[in-house]
Order: sequence, then C-alpha cells, then structure tokens
Amino acid sequence: MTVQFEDRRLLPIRDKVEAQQRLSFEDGVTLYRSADLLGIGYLANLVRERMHGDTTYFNVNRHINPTDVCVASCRLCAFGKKAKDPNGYTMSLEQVWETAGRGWQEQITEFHIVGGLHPELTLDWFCQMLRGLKERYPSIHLKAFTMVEIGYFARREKISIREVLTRLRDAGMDSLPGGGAEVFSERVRRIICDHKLTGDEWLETARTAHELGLHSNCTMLYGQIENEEDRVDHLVRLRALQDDTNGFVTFIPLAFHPDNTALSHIPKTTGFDDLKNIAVSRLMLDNIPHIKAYWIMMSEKIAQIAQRFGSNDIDGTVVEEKIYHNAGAETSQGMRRQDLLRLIRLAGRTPVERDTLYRPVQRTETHFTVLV
Ligand code: V47
Repeated sequence: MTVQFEDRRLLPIRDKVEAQQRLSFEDGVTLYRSADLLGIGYLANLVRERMHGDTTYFNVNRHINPTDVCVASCRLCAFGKKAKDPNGYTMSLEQVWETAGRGWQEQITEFHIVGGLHPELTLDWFCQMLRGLKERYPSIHLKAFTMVEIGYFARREKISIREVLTRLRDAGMDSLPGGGAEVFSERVRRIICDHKLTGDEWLETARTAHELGLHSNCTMLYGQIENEEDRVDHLVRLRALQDDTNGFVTFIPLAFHPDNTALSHIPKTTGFDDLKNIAVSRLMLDNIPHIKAYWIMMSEKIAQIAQRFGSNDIDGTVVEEKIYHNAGAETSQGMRRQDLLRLIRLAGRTPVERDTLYRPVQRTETHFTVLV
C-alpha cells in the first residue's frame, strides 16, 4: 500500500521503520515537530501491529493510595498534602487491607499501590502492609511503589536502594509501577519537581530493581514546560536502560493535569498531542514491549483511538483514582470489565485480559486463571 505523507520529512523515517531500524534522537525530534499526525500514527500502527497484531490488552486491577501525606512539594502535583494539613489522610494497616477488598465483585488480578513520601511511616510498616495483603489476597500481584518512594525509603532508613528493594520484594512486592519519572531533564525537574530524586537516580533505581529480577513500568510526564528535545532525551535514556536490563514491561505517556497544582496556568494537553505522544513513543521505544494508553488520564475516547496510533494496552478497571482526579481529570474513577471490552472491540481490536506481566487471564464467572 502506498501511503501519502503530508510531511516529506517523515519519508526517511518511514524507510527506517519499514526496515526495522532504530530511530535516532534527531528522528524523534522530527516526529515531535511534525504536524502530520496521520503519517506518524500510520507508522506507529505499523510497528504496533507487527508486535501485537490486533490484540489490545487490559487488566482488572485496583489502585490503592495508603497516604497522600508527602514531604515533597512538587509543583506538578495536586495529590500530596503536608503532614499538618487537615485534608491529608493516612490509612492504618487494617484500612489498607480492608480497602483492598472493597469495590466491585469482579476478581482483581493486580493491586497498584503508590502514595506520598510520608515523614513517619517506616519501611517495616510498608513490609507489613505487603505481607498482610499477600496473606489476605494471595493470588493478587502487588505492583507497588514508584522509584521515588524507593529512593525516599533508602534515605529515610539510611540503607541502600538494593536493600530497600530486597526487603520489599521479600515482603511480597512483585513489580513496580512506572510513575515519578516525569521528564529526566534537570532544567525541567528544577521547576516541576525539585524535591524529587534526579533523573539519573530514577534510572539507577530502576536498573537495580531489574537486576534483582523485578520488572517495572516507565512513564513520561508531558505537556508541562518540557520541549521536544527533553521528550526525546527522556525516551532515549529509557531505551538505553532497557537495552541493558530488559526490565521495563510497559511505557505510559502521562499528560500533565494542571488543576489544583502550582502550575495551574499551564493549559491542558490536546487530543492531538496525546495521540502524538503515544505514536512517537511506540516508534522510539523499539525495545519496550507495550505502550499503554491510560484511559483515566487521556479519556476513554482518546485511549480508544490510541489503539490505532501505536498503543496496545488501555490499562484497567482501577476502581478508585486520586492522583488525576485531584488534578482535574473528568473521567470516571473506574470502569467495569464489560465496558473496557466494548471500547476495545469498537476500535476494531481484540481484547485480551492480562495480568501485570501480560500473561493472558482466563475467566469463568467465579474464577480466573493466569495462563503461563
Ligand atoms: O507518579 C502526578 C504523575 C504518576 C500529576 O505503572 C501527574 O502501570 C499528570 O504513574 N498531572 C502516577 N500527572 C500515575 C502513574 C501510573 C498510572 C497508571 C499506570 C501506571 C503503571 C502508572 O502521575 C505520578 C506522576 O508521575 N502525576 N501529578 C498531574 N498533576
């Protein structure tokens, strides 16, 4: 099939994509600077279908945020609260375990657990939390703690990152989510999240997790103050780490939500940029298997269209979401399995329920089995 590209600068990139060659930093910048969204989407879809055919994955999961109290005050964030803030909350261990069991009756395969950097909760408290969850819900995968939380535990307990990860793994942590990466550029981090670990520290923490046999996801926060070079630099650094460790499972581009943050003057991202980020990440991250269009963050409608622009995953049922809803997200807090199936089917894709590590899940009315 001959495809017309509006932007002729995409032609050499098309040749590389067809020849399955790695795209360069400059190619990434060209893609971000191009307005030929259909051309870029066509190329990303080519790669997506080469890797995953017609499959779109989803999962049945639940988010749990044990606390929103946070010692950092990142300008990008509308979730964290100061310890003294009467609106902040911290669950007891019993509340975490009880929250985990609350929600729809559909059997969940994953808990996604992240929270603020609490000044008093110890690493031992979090290990107890994980052990209690495993005792009560032994079949559920615990995807827990961003690299930022891991770095904070290490500083607070005065032990190494490796030791923190080992203790959490031994207590039941099965893998790590991809949050907190933001954009690695130090110039950007100084403005949007100057209290957080550096980009290099985020990457080194991920490397250590992968060396210990733990898989993780990775993310990029776009639509704040970063430029095209910052985005491509971020993607290329993730790609270089993946060459070394092969530990990343999924990449999730995250659109900045400005409401109730110290950066509320920044306009919201557009559907055009959301789709472009899905497509460019699929093209640049040739070694990361999955690209997730997180419906909570990009809306059901854009996440569905994204299934034809490079994404092969739409995330999950979620049940209860705070980070994006505090920052102005207008999506619902959770979605039922049957509604995810409908969205995927109406994008002309074949839905496959997965567990956290993308093994297909087979369900009857009362049970699920992970197919290995
Ligand atoms: O770590 C915080 C970002 C992340 C805002 O791994 C914000 O499967 C936009 O990481 N606007 C949390 N973004 C979400 C996340 C995630 C979500 C779904 C799946 C997975 C996965 C990971 O959201 C934070 C931070 O990077 N964030 N505040 C904001 N105002």
